[in-house]
Amino acid sequence: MKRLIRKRGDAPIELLLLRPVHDLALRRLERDFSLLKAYEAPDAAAFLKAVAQRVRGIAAGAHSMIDKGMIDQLPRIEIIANFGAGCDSIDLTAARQRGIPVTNTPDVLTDDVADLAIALLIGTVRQLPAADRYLRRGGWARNGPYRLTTSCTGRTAGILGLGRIGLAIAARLAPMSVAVHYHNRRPIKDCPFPYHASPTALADAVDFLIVSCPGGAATERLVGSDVLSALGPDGYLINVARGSVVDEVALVDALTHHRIRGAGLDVFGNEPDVPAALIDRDHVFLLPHVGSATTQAREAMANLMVDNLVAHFSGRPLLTPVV
Ligand code: 8YV
Repeated sequence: MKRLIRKRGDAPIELLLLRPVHDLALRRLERDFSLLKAYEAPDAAAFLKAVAQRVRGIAAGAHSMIDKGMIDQLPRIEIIANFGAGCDSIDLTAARQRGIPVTNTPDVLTDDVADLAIALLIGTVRQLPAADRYLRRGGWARNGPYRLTTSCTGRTAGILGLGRIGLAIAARLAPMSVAVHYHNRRPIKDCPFPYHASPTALADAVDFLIVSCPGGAATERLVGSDVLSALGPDGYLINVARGSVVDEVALVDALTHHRIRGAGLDVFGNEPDVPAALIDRDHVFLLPHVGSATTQAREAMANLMVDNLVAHFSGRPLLTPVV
């Protein structure tokens, strides 16, 4: 059944789509809105100019770049609904200045991203991808057992960004007997984990540094050569947040010169490009940004993004506003 938000006779509410969205989101959006698909236009900039006066909202596909220039170009825009928890590709200051709410999709992906962080941690420390390659390439049959690695149990992890995802990672580390420390901009009241006032101090105190903070200007290259040196030659870096938080040049240098032992990365500075120097290292576990890539999380994210748009245009409170 057609279920339009507008009243009979009103013009349809037009939403801009800069990139393709999840199928479920598309089906639901098509039911309630009229969609302006910039990604189907041969010249996206010209398309945007042509429809600018009509756009009432944006349904942002993954990592759609929405900067001040774009927001300024859309005089009637009322809401930006992001597909994802991280909103680092959206200029939140520009949106706030115009009074345009931005929504995201937190919580529904937390468990899957936290699971992935643990998988990356164990996989990196125990060198599982390299051991798998060793078997497939005939190394086991030819040369005998794979080399010994190190235990995770009994060691200490530092969580850089103890938010929803950081806390879910901490909860998974407890039964592994991995102690948790953390750094946030400010200590969390009544938090049971030891706080460190800087990323360097955190890295110095732990064996594993797990990055789960938001991306964006405030955290850009927070993990640089000082932090990596503090992590030390037996330390491991795990990143499930944003590639921008880690200085990749410094990371490659630290790995090359054995200033840290290994790294497990789900995110990169310039996705989908991955620095060639990270490929084919036994101590590095690389994944193609799959933290939330489960059917369940992505469907829930799609629904939440659309629910926020529907709530806004029905005059109901937003479910998950960011600004
Ligand atoms: C992406 C993410 O949204 O939520 C985030 O911040 O990084 C992911 O869940 C995902 O890559 C969408 O494709």
